Amino acid sequence: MKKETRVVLALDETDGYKAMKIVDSVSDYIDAVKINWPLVLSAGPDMIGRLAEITDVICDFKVADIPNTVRLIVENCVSRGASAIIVHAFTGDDSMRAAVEAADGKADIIAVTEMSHPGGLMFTAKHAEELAKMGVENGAAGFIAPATRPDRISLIRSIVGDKLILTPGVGAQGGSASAAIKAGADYVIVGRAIYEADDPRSVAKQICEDVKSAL
Ligand code: NUP
Repeated sequence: MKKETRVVLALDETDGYKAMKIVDSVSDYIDAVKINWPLVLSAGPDMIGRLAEITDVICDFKVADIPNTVRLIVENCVSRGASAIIVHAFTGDDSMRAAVEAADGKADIIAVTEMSHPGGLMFTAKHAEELAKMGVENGAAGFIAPATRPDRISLIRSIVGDKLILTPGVGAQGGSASAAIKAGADYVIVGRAIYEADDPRSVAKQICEDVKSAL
């Protein structure tokens, strides 16, 4: 994945036609698109391949399953052209290893540590350090940490060293791009603030400028 603007678009727009239009309009302001169930369930898994022709695609399926099922999902994402797949870490080290092995060096496995929404404090926050450590030990290339709590990004950074950190929660969830980058994030993940905007391109530009101000 390139690292230029450090902005990843969370494309949860459920209309496939509109989703493609948004990506076209902001493509020079983003390093990748993150695709999640809302778009895949409404527009179909072929969206992965269509988007991969334009930019890097991160499949945010938060895979949380036994190793064999994890393997089947990751292999499918890789064969469709995904550059990275987001998996949950709480399923344990065997599932994490299955994800990394299935990606076979063709895609990055990104592990969720602490989730960005308020409910993320209930369980994930309490185990974020262990989840990050286990991910590092089992070959995860990157980690999800909350832009809504920059201090937690710094904490995860202290555990994962030079692995990637991607931070959702900028914009609609209240987090700031510059604060996340200052805290140690490699990328900010931004969804609604861009795809629901009247002018997605101008919002994407503003976020890029905010990121730059922190570098
Ligand atoms: O902890 C997480 N928080 C989060 O928001 C882990 C995630 N993967 N996400 C995803 O990031 C979420 O599912 C959505 O696709 C995106 C944030 O979107 P928005 O709040 O910027 O609209």
